[in-house]
Amino acid sequence: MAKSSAPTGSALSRADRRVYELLKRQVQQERTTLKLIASENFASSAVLEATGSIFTNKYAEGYPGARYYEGNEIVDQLENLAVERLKALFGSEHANVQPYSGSPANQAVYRALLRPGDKVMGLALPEGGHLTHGWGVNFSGTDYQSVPYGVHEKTQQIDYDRLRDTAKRERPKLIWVGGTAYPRIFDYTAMAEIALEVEAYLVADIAHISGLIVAGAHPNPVPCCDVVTSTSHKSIRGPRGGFILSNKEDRYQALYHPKSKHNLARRIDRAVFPQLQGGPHMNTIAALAVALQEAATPSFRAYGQQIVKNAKALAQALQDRGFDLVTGGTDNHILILDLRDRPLSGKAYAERMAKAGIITNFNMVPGDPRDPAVTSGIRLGTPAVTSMGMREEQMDQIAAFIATVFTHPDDPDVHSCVRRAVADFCSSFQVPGIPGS
Ligand code: DSN
Repeated sequence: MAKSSAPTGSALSRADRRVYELLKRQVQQERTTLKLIASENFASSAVLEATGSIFTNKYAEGYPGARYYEGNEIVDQLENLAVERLKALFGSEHANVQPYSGSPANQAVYRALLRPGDKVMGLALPEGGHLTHGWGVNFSGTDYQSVPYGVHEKTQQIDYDRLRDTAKRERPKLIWVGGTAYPRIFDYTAMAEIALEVEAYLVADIAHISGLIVAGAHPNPVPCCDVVTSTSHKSIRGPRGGFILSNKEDRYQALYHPKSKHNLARRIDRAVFPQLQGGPHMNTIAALAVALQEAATPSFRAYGQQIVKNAKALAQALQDRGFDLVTGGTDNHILILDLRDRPLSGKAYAERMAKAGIITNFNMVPGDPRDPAVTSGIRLGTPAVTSMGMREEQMDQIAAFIATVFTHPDDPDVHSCVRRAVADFCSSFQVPGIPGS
């Protein structure tokens, strides 16, 4: 059995048996299953150590050099280090590392750039977008006027021509580029041209692909965009958190913010604190700094490139076994199984795969006829299995496991048999952050 990251005799095991036991079980689960959730990953032991460090104890409301608490000389250096590493990695003029996660980062963008009621365009949620890009049930869809854009019926890829027509007609003040279930490269140059034509801010949400960008496996939006937001825990393998990159100056200051005495960078900072958040989580910022140093290495570059190679290999292996994929394949780390013609829903298949040790999530597909609570899709991603050291040759075996469950979805013996085979398969690989694995 794999060792837990909190060995017997640890402070946690003595202080709280119930949490300790749950942690041990989670370690065992992560050690013996295939983590194919596209937004999950394994942070390194160094990132986990910083996350669990005494930096969690420090209050530091404000920004380096201008805090509302004393005793911040050290965490000022820490935050500056994270900011400088981030700016260097992405080539941005300004960075804010305080957002608690991706949605708060996006909320700060709305606060900094728009007024309630202003018009935004984002990729529709069922076509691969994110809740905060203007979807109806989210604050971005209720407090702002949202005009979603979509994908082409045939290619299932973003229809840039239609997007341009809609933008010219609707004149949004902000256009989002990014998503959570879009398996193709985003054309930031095309989006920048459209945004310029209609005098809209262009904001990229790179939560899913930030690690790929750093690795050179996806274009970097920073040169094309006013603002870029991200989480820090997906392909970039940091702690659970978020960050914002931006230009210093606002190219539309005179048009949209003529009375503001603050430039774009300052407005972003003020939106994060004090407008939306209180004290930054300094332990998370410490762990982010560590992850950014890891991401700057040649081995991370190879890792990011391998994520995409693995996704392409998994796509081919699944297609060879008769699966349909949204857009017919992938350019990044995401694959979406299109299950519209299958007897069961995405949720039903995802539950059955989980019983067999294959952890995924159900997801809408373009033109999905099923309810969003069950959907006709399953999203798969390769960042976590790539972190375990898997390569193209392992993707065929993963596709074979998936195909077996799909062929016998309601046979508990098949679930158990695949579950054991998956555990055995995983045991040949190291899991970052799980010592002794
Ligand atoms: N929850 C994230 C994902 O799974 O893609 C998006 O916020």
